[in-house]
Amino acid sequence: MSHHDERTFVMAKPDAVQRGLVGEIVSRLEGRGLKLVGAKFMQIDEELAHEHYAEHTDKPFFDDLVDFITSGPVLAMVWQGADATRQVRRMMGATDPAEAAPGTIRGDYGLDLGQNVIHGSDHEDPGANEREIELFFDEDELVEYTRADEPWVYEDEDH
Ligand code: D4T
Repeated sequence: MSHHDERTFVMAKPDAVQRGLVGEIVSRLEGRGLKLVGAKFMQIDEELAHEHYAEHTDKPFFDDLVDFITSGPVLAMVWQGADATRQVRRMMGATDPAEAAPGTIRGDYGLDLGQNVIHGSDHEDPGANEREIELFFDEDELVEYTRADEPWVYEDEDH
């Protein structure tokens, strides 16, 4: 694996789907030079929601969180690229859209903590990216390919 091959899990949440923001989210990540290697349009069931948000089980907002994430379809995705996990988090902005900087996805498209448009693996939680990818995808659902513009995104790849 080269340093360009870090993978991260990203989800356009039910509010993003209902508000027609899926294309915008994909477009921003795509335009940055990150590579889409997996995608699944799906409805999250109660069990998967509990697994995905296991770290929040004891929080007061847990039930609302599960209700929200299971309330409609989501687009689950895997994106690959240099420093992908941290870079996606930077592009998402702060967890609370009211505090997220303008120019970030949450800062441009959200106003409410409970409906914050996008999820991305936490780069400060080692292994969270691969753990979440595994929860949502089988390895054979992820695609390996070279994007034509990679030499123009990474200076150490030959033109
Ligand atoms: P996710 O996991 O949805 O990408 O969000 P973050 O990684 O940025 O933030 P998080 O895990 O701390 O929170 C998960 C999820 O819970 C909602 N939430 C959070 C909420 O409804 N009330 C709260 O007080 C907090 C802290 C928002 C995101």
